[in-house]
Amino acid sequence: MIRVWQGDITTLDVCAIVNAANRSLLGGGGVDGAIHRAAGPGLLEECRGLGGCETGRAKITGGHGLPAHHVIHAVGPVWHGGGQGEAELLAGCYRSAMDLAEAAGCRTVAFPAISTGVYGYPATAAAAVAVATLRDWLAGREGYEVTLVAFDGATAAILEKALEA
Ligand code: AR6
Repeated sequence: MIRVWQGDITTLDVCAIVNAANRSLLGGGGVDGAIHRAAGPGLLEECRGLGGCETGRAKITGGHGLPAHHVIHAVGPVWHGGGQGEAELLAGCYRSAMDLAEAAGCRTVAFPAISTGVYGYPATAAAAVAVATLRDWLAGREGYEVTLVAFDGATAAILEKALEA
C-alpha cells in the first residue's frame, strides 16, 4: 500500500525513513539537514563509518534520536535535463531503499520527494518514477506500508495525482 502524507518526515513513527542525501552521506541542507538535526550527532558519527554512497543507491543506519528505528540514506541524481540516466538513477534509490528496508525487517517506510529540491528534478516526473518503481517493487509482496511524504501542498497534489494514474 502506498499513501501520501504532508508534513515533516522527521516526526514519523515508522520503521524506516528515507533521507535524500548526497554521496558523502555527511549531511547537508533540505530534508538531510532536518533529519540530522532531529536525530542528533550520533547519526553523523555512524554515517562517517559508511564511506559515502553512489548515486542511485542507498545505505542504512539507526534512527538515533528519531521516532523511526532506521534511516535509509539514498543519493538521488542531480537533474541535468533528463538525458543522463536520471530516471534510472532515481528508480535505483527507491529500489535500493526498499531492499534495505526489507533486509532490516521493516514493513513501514517513508520517503521524501528525493532529488526534487536542491537537485532540481521536476516534481511531476519524479513522482511518476517513485510510484512506478514502488509499485513494481511491492508487486507480489504483502504487508508493506509506504508513505510518500510531501513537505508542501503542491508536492502533495503532485504525488496524489501520480498515485491516481
Ligand atoms: N520532511 C519532508 N520533506 C522535506 C523536509 C522535511 N523535513 N525538508 C525538505 N523536504 P532536498 P534533494 C522536501 O533539497 O533535491 C541536501 O543538501 C523538499 O521540499 O532536501 O534530493 C543533501 O545533502 C523536497 O520536496 O533533497 C544533498 O546535497 C524534498 O524534500 C541535496 O540536498 C527533497 O529536497 C539533495 O537534494
